[in-house]
Amino acid sequence: MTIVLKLGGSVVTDKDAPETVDREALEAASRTIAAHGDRDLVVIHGGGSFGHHHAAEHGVSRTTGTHDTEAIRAIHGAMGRLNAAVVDALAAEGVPAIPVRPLSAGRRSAGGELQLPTEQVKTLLAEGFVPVLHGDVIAHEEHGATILSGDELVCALGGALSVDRVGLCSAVPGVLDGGDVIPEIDAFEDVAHALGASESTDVTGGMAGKVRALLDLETTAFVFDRNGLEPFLKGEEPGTRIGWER
Ligand code: IP8
Repeated sequence: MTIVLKLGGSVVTDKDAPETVDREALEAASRTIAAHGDRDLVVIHGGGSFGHHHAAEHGVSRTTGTHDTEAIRAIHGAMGRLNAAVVDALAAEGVPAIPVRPLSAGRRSAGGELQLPTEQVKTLLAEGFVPVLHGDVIAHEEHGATILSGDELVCALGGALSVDRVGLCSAVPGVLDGGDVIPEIDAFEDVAHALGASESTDVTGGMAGKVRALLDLETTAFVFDRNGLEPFLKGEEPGTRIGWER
């Protein structure tokens, strides 16, 4: 069984303090992953107070690029520091974590389409490692470099690998309708009223875009908070299940 797990930036960092790892939360997540890491696992983490802080400072987004090398190095450097913290925390619990950095591998076409080689991830998995990727800056044809979000990586890897389950561990306990977790979503139309922004085509622009992108994956996805991590890794169905019941 192959699992893609995204640890949202709000799960592993203190989002309000620049470049601050939430050690307690990261160590707890690492222990949980180590205890249930008996399957092929790819970990992806978001930017939290590392990437987003620098991206905002330099005015770089998914669509607004930069040719400023200092900006690119600042964002990529910060994500490298967070990636090292995540890899180290996993390694400390005995997880065979290996960093995989998207800036060195992928690109966007002028139209914004992500092209990401995945053979190295497949080989790392086959050799028993746990690849750990992260949101990053990425070369963008005609735009310099733009932000690549962890959610885009989830969708790219979920589509390219034979993935059985995708998990998004974030600050919210699932996809919410008012204050209530929606247990399952099989079609966007069923939940459009709750998500708003139903015309959104931005795969990382809030929950509506996230749900649309996850529905397009031929894999069952779950959205849950840190309490859902252990149940998810045990094969249970925490939070919201999106699409593809096998
Ligand atoms: O937190 C963004 O990744 P996300 C990564 O998954 C950067 O949206 C560099 C801001």
